[in-house]
Amino acid sequence: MATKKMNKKTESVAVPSVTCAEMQQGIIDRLHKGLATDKNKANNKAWWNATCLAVNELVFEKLTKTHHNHAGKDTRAVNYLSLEFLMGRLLSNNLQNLQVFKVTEEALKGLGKDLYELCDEEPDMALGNGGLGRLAACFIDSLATLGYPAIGYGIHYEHGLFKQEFQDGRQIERPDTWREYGNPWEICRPESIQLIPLYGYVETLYDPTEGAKKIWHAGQKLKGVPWDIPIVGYGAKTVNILRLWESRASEAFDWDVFNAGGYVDSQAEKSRAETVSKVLYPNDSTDAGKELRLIQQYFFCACSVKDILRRFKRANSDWNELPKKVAIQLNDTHPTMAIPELMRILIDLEGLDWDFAWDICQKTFAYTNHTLLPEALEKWSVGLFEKVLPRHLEIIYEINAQFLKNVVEKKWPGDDQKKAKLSIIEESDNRMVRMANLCVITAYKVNGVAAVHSELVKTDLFPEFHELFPTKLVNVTNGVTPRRWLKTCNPGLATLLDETIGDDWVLNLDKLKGILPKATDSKFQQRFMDIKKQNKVEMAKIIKETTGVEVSVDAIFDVQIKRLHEYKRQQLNLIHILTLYKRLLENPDYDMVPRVFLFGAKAAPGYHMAKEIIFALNKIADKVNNDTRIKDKLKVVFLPNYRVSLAEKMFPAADISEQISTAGLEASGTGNMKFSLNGALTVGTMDGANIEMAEEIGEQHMFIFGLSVDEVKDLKTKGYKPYDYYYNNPELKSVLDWLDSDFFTPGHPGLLSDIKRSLLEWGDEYLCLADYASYLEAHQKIDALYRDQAAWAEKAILNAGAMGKFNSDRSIEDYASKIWKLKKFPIA
Ligand code: C3B
Repeated sequence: MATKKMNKKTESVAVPSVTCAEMQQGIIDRLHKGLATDKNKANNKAWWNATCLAVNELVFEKLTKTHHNHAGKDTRAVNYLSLEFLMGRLLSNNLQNLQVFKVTEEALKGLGKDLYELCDEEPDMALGNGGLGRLAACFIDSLATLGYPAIGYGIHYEHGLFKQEFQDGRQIERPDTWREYGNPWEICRPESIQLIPLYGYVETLYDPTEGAKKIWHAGQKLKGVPWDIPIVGYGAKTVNILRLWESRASEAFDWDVFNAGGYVDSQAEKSRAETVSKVLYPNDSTDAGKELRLIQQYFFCACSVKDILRRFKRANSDWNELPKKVAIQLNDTHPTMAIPELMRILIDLEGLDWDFAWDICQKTFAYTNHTLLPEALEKWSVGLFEKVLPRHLEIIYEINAQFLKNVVEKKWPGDDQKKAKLSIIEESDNRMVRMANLCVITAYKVNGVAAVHSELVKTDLFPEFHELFPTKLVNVTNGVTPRRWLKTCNPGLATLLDETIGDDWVLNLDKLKGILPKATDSKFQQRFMDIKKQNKVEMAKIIKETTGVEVSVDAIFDVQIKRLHEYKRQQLNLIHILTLYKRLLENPDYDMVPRVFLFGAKAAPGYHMAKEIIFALNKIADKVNNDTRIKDKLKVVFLPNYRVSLAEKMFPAADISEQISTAGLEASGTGNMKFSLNGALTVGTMDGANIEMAEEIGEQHMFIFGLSVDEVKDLKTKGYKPYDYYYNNPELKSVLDWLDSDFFTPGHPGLLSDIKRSLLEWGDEYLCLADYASYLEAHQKIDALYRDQAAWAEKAILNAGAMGKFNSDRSIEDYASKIWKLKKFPIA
């Protein structure tokens, strides 16, 4: 990797807490005393490791101070429960947040090492699938930066999201081994281990004075071992933790089996227990039904709730205080099991009566909904529940019975249909537990993640719940951290901003407005575009290194990076590419600004159509990139193994951001924000946060196309007929028919036909054909605008300058005031 040079002014706000000489000494010390090597023997991995360890010395001190500050004051804290935290790399981010990036860069240079090269040694911490997991990572950055007492709770997966390779264009999954040889950022905390019961049966004891008492005799116990990752806020006034639970067998050996001579058998139990935190489920929308997934969810919820109560009890003896000291945010329904677990502990173990315990729960939990996709709303079969968590099923039944009797029956007397719809239990042949219903019934606030999404949650997803609890459903629009997604990933642009508007935009992104008056200033435009060009040069190098394809930086870099899903419509992008290619083949002089289409996306391993789309794009890329007839006007590159660290290089290099989901289906999107922040223009539908971006930027400075949410609904109600579009648009027809030929897969016609089938025979669920013409028009406008570089630069600046709202600090302030009622306690 080429090195980037940072302008001196980048960190004028910073007063480094270490000198260059101290940092050098720290790193050398760690090489010697931490890694038992020296600067002549150490390879880059060892240098990276030693640098991380040196940084930790700065971090740990602040971590201890923060801990004493919060524990000493017994502050109210938010506990952010999430099955996913997509952290990416930590070194560069920690250096930036500690404001010692520059000094470390100099220190390493003096030792003959390049900091950027060392940063590239770090494996991504890919403990998440996509938007939801990355949002959690941005949120804990903001919580620490703003000085809020907060803990992130998640799973310490041994294997994060799979590594993606391509074999003959097809996705192959390989295990991710992010901590194969240890990880310098994590601290094991055996003193806070938790024991977690599973399986078994429930015994009811009758006491003449106290009534029925439930005892859960577990069939198995898991040990939850916590690993803490320090989360450094910008300016390092607060260092919070992310606590990740690893599962182990409760005893290293089953001694009875061992003593009976079964040493080998005793190991089986150990490995069964360890599978619970072995691997992240790689779907971004469905995993319901899998026993291991339910156990994962319960394991991490139970560990976290016990840990929360342990901390609470250190300073409190009155349960009334719990909701005052503890807010628990459920990141989607994945951590729902925390609700019946808290009920169980309060009732069965602490002896509280039902109403008191329920009151506490209703004041403690809040829930974020991230999707309207029906397949993503988690349900678990009652039978599975009964087997794995028999006591929790009883508690859920009781919550449900009381809700139906006291709430639903009162509001709609005798209305069994309403009861069936709102019940936590879905009555079907295979009875199911609906996790979202349990969340909405319990939580004191439920939020969607963008304005339009939150409205749809009220009107389409939970209309009856909204009638029952009219103030419960609220909106908190997502945001992204400007520390990682601008300051760290785009040092060129960060420097220009520092020089133009001062360097405190990092903490107050609304300051970006300060560049708006510069949008028409030709000198500023030039610098802005030069930075973009330089980022494209670096991206072009990466493309060449990873795929061998050469691309021109004078072409428009048109980028779609996100999970591969039909509702995100990479296939619409694909048919646009085919349209351009066809035009070029029919007329080699077809007048277009050269385009480089860049993709990055992982498909869930079992998602057939998503994998077909990857395959098709790779096959089309092979053909297009080697077709000399089209004179390099078109290139298509699918970069393998899309991940946070690659994203950090792609956002700054993009001219065009593709945000083209079917309206109503992308809850928010957060990549859309990162692109715009880095000066790309958006081609997008009126969906998710795109709508609010258009409000901030001005629709005329984006390329908005396609059906609106209401138009989508209308069309679906009337009956959508994709064949009408196919037969009425000869160009579209020829492009789709092309997929049946062997043009892209010589000798094997039909290999790409499933894409055509999905768009015609199988009904085109995501309305690609309906939006095709309008999408093409938007791209024509992009082409025209790019020819006028000044006009393009103006819009790019207007985009970046309008992104103040989409800062995760603003999201967190919204949560803190609307939902958590949280106060800041930064260390002095
Ligand atoms: C995603 C949604 O698909 C995005 O629109 C949204 O921006 C992010 O969450 C963050 O709110 N999402 C996801 O990544 N995984 C899910 N299981 C559900 C939603």
